[in-house]
Amino acid sequence: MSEKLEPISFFQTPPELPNPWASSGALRRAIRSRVSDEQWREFSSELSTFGARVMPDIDPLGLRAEREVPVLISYDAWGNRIDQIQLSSAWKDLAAISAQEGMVAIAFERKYGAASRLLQFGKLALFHPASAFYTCPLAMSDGAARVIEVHGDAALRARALKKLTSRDPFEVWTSGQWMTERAGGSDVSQTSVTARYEDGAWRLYGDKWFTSATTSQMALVLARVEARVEPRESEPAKSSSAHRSTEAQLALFYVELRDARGRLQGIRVNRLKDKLGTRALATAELTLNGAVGYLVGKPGEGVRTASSLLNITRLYNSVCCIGAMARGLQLMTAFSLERRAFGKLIADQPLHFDTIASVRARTEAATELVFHTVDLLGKDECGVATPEETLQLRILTPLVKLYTAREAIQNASETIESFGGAGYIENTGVPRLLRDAQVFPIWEGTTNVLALDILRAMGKDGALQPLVSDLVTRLKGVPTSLPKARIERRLSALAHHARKKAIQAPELQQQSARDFAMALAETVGGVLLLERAVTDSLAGLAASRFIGLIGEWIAREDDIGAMDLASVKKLALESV
Ligand code: MFK
Repeated sequence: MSEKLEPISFFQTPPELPNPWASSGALRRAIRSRVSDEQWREFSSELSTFGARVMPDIDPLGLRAEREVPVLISYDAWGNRIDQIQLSSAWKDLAAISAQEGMVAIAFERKYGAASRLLQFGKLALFHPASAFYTCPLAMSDGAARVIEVHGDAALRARALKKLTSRDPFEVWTSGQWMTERAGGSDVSQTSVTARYEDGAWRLYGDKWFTSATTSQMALVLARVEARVEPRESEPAKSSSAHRSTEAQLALFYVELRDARGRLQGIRVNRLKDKLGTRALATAELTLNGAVGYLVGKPGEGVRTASSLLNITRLYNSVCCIGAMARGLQLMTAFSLERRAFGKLIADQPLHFDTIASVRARTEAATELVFHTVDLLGKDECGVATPEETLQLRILTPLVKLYTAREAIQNASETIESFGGAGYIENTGVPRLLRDAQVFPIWEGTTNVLALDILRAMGKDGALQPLVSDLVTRLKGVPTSLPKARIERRLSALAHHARKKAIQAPELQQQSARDFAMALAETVGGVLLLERAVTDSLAGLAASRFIGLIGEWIAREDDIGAMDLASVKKLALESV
């Protein structure tokens, strides 16, 4: 006779997540405060309807796309090289939903003028945590559409812009962004893929080491125009100023990946990457073997042309970070209302709800920062930004990317911990938050690369001063009953530090660039939260907690532990 099993006496109730629009006060406040009453009626209706789809319709697709990872099929049964990437049907459904919802299109239709980006990125923040990173191809497609809109000729705009911004799932295209090579991830000046002018067309040769969304229809590719190439007089130009270069300069090329039958043209997929997270994404190593490219922008201006793309994808990254942080907060809160320990719900235990309050305050500040930048992007694209606002956008784009990426990791880690042991178990779905968050500070520029870009924005472009002036003006509208004194002190300490650094040697400027950037981002977040707090008491609580958390700011070199560069290097590399 079989042994009788004891009934299971211990179980936990998994958290149920609501409509993310209804449960994200930070997102609602950030959008509401930046649009007209009329726009708000339309935006909130669209975002609420979309939000209602997220958990029942979209989340299960994202989970399935994560399980059914892309598979590279290199050869067919007859030995022919085919390089097909097999995708989950759930991934294809996510693609269709993205097109129908106008996830890229909203920004280019510009139905709401400069406010269109606020609607689009509001939707994206709701979509991201359920999308298994379908937001990655969306980011690159949006960035590519912007590059083509700004730098493409009429023929390219007519062909590709229409496809990238289509709402028709059968028509829409996505784009890859192929920059990274073995020698050059951050330092794209190491690019070795070459563009050779052969038989009346540019053809690309060489390897790309990380290419996201290899299943796209097109890609923007950075390549080095081969030296001493002069077009024959009789050849028609493919693009203005195209092949007059006589130096090996970097340039950006538009490449259509497949022929009419869907076969890759002049491209080999060597293998798919085995990654820590973003597992539904087909990230590949490729060899370009004569793929035809069309020049976008001028030779020698490849990085500058690509920066229109990078600035869009960096902002996508930031929006996805606050979407992920909102999901973490929703999970943490929902679980705290289910889980009992020490005789009561953990939501009723002071240390636990204090922890959630801090996570909420940080999420609120990050959301304000991101949507402030989104607002500036919309104005800039629609030609209604002042020159000062355009400069603010220049510095805020890397600043917000750098800051939210680190915040998203901290949020994911805190979310996991709030679930105790369950948070460490794969099939709860919680560990994935941390694996996926870890990509945010890596792709699209690491923390340090962006900190250096901020130095460039401050030095070459003079973008700090307009930002500081704007923050000072905003603070003037904040009453002293709100905790603004610390933020004012931080702002003047940061401005003083920047003035001091501006006259120092480059290595001394660089050494503190990361600390400076993080402190500046926190300070901007504090100002924006204080501004929101003037009319909203919940934002007031978030502002108080956030300003309490970030504390005072003192440059490390003026504080205990200040060291000269040689000592820092010794500590870093010699103290074993
Ligand atoms: C969920 C979200 C999804 C996101 C999708 C991600 C998937 C895609 C995966 C990837 O492709 S990840 C690879 C991304 N790669 C990077 O982000 C590169 C990181 N490295 C940098 O950003 C470096 O700072 C940079 C390559 C730009 C440095 O290169 P250089 O050659 O040293 O550039 P330089 O000389 O500083 O700048 C060249 C010109 O571009 C200058 O203008 P001028 O020619 O007029 O002087 C710069 O001012 C301009 N520039 C550079 N960065 C800019 C910029 N202009 C505006 N904005 C910027 N960000």
